[in-house]
Amino acid sequence: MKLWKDARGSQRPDVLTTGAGVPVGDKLNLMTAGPRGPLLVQDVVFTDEMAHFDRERIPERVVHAKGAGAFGYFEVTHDITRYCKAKVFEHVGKTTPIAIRFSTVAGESGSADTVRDPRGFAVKFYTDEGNWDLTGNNTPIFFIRDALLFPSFIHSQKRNPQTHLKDPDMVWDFWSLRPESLHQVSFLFSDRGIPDGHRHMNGYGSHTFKLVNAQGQSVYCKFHYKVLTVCLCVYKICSLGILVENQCTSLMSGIGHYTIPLLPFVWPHKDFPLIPVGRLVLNRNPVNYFAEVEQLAFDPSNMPPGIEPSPDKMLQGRLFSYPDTHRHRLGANYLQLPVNCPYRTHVANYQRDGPMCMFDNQGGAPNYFPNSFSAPDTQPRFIESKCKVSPDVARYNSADDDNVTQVCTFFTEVLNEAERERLCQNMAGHMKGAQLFIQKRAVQNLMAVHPDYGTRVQTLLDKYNTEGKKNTVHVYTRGGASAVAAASKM
Ligand code: HDE
Repeated sequence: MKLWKDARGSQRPDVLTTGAGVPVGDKLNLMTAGPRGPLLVQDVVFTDEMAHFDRERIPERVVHAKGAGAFGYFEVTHDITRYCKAKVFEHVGKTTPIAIRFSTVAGESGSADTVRDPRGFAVKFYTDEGNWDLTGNNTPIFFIRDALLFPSFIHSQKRNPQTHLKDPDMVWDFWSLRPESLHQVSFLFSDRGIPDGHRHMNGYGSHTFKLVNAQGQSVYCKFHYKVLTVCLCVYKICSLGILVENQCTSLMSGIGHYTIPLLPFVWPHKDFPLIPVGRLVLNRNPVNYFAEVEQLAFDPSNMPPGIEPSPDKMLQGRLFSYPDTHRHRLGANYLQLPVNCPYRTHVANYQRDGPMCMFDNQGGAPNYFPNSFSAPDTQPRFIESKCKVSPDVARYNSADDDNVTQVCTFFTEVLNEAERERLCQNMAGHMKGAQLFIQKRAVQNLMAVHPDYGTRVQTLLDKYNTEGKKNTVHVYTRGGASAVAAASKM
């Protein structure tokens, strides 16, 4: 008898069945009253098949919808227990299974892999003390500084609500109104905006995190992955390194009062050299895309003891957004799905029921806490590290932090002349689709970075704009059709 192997390697006989496991005799012909129909309600082979098909699609990820996954392990190569007590770093040689997903950001699930876009670089470590998800990108910086702006930022990159087309007006309107995006936008239109495949790109945890050691001391750190070797088909091997900022005691007052230029997205490598930690080895492709990649759910709030969030406003916003979107996309029990469940530890809590509860629902154990009957209990050794916070509660504006110094360094020192030219060409080639008043504002921002940057992009735009671009303004209205007004009246 021919046997199929499923994802877990178990073998099943190839007798066709319904979803309930009942053998099916004929899968090619409806059951009808006579050769021309009508169809009978008792044709449960048909209804079983069609009803499931009607429900096949789940919402795609609202961002990072297009992606590819792989599996492997993380191996500790250098001891960092003086910084971090997390079990995943327990000793040199320790290995922890991982799942990884690479993705683009703005395109739909069926979009091209080759587009100009940041790439997601999300890694799930199935550790002995629960899952750790380091949900990063292939760039160390980001477009915005405040999580409240994220939905609008993403809307501006996706489709126009009226035309359902990608719209340079929306893209450049948002970016030019938020000059903190300049650094990431300059990265994006440089050669870095289209990486040479998932196998060749580095990864960055992006945010600052807090590492806590067994003595309760903490340091700030950033996580970087550097590509080492690429072998076979999608497989790659990366090293994981951390950048560590000052020992905690001197930094705590900084956290408390938010006075130091805390947690800039880019830490200069010369001040904070990378400390090697270990390597990631990817050695298995998914057996089933939907089960293992589409349902794979990353969550920056999954942090085992020893790894904690920094006050970074973006990270804090993400701590809410990811599990929230998973509950919508996959359901309240998404953590029970095989690819998401923390299978190297035992889940013991007081959550019960909900749709698609897949295991024994924690049997007869009490579902309230405290109770007089049985553990699980809390453990003081897992309490998060303390930090002082005493600032005024307010909506602090981060738009006017230094938006240009690092971009200027990137433009003048990091890129060579040929790369600068390509950056300007790529940028003007995209910006030409936006209206003139938006172009003007965007170029002014580039001028503030470096006059050469602004002038070059403007010169290229001038060529495009003389080829018939009218100086009119399209006004997007709630009414539906877009009005057109003379630019002079705006
Ligand atoms: Fe995400 N992001 N993001 N993001 N992100 C999602 O979660 C969000 C940000 C990143 O392969 C969503 O499961 C907010 C930075 C990756 O499945 C959602 C903010 C970085 C992936 C979400 C950010 C990322 C996502 C959509 C601003 C790099 C794909 C689907 C505060 C460090 C993970 C989902 C995968 C996915 C929210 C900004 C990386 C909506 C609110 C910065 C790699 O929850």
